[in-house]
Amino acid sequence: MREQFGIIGLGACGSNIANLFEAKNYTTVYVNTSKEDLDAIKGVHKVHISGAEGAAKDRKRVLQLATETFPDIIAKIESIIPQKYILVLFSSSGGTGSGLSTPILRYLSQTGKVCIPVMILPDEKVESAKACENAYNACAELMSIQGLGATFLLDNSNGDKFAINQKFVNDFDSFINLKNSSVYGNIDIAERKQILTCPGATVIGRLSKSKSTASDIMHNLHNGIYAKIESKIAYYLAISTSNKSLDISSLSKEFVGVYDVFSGVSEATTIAIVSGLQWPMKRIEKFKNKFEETVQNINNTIIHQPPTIQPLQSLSFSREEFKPTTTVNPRDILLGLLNN
Ligand SMILES: Nc1nc2c(ncn2[C@@H]2O[C@H](COP(=O)(O)OP(=O)(O)OP(=O)(O)O)[C@@H](O)[C@H]2O)c(=O)[nH]1
Ligand SMILES: [Mg+2]
Repeated sequence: MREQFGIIGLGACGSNIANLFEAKNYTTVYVNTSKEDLDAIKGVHKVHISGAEGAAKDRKRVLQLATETFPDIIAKIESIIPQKYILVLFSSSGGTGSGLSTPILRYLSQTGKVCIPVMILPDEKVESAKACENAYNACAELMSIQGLGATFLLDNSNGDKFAINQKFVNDFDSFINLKNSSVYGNIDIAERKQILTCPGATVIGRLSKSKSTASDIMHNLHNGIYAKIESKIAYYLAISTSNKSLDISSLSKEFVGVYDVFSGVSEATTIAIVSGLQWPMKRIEKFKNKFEETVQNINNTIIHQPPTIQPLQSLSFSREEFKPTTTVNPRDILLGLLNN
């Protein structure tokens, strides 16, 4: 099934993770403002935003840099990635990936692609106020995009960032390439696609055969590489397990509003996935708090005039009906964001 998924890595972080997918033979494209970062990646398809030397964590600057060439960037991406299912990988807290993610996701979703955003959240305890401001704004924009598929929020506060990259790629790859042709039941390709088409936050857990009780699985889902699950509301639950005696209904009762449950029997490991989860708003608010505390400190302590910093807007999330269309102008999307 891997040939049905295309990979777009935006900025340094997105490209690092995308490169792990390319190593597993996924069709992959890297987009960056920084030529040095692109040169550091051993990948086949690279798109440099012409004239740019990086974006220095400035989300707006990346839109300005790409204003003229955005239709060409889109055309290049479309020529490399014909797939309907597209993972878009980026860090929320830098400039390039964070800034470019919104117009690219908007454009691709509007043209009927199933975009699966994989956004990396910063550890606010060690990252700057600027990084947190970017992360908050990237979350706000992501939540406003209609027609997105399942969203993976990888949280760098959960450990080593390169270990997080590798675990995500291994777990996602194992899920979409599940080998589960068992007479006891399977999660087929259509079901896997359905789960990944559901908007909202999504988490994957993977466990060994000896650790696959219901409580092991719940513990794994709650303590993985993702932003912590904050609400029990979920839409789909899928479990492919090597533990034939597992009571799936007891797991589904751990969530509220589960619309459908898919289960299958696998050989070696257990894979559980929950999609359609609520956004982790408490986690996202932490970025706003760090930003506002720092701005207050700046205002209280600095005697020269600091640059004007805009306050952050409050977030809201709605699930409106979404209908893709084929007549979308990429430049209009980018200019709409710039003039906002
Ligand atoms: N998980 C993970 N996080 C990363 C990785 N590389 C960078 N980060 C995090 O991503 C953030 C920085 O984002 P980058 O991707 O470097 O930024 P960029 O998109 O290239 O944007 P600019 O360099 O500002 O133009 C920081 O919070 C880093 O800790 C990575 O490979 N994995
Ligand atoms: Mg960079």
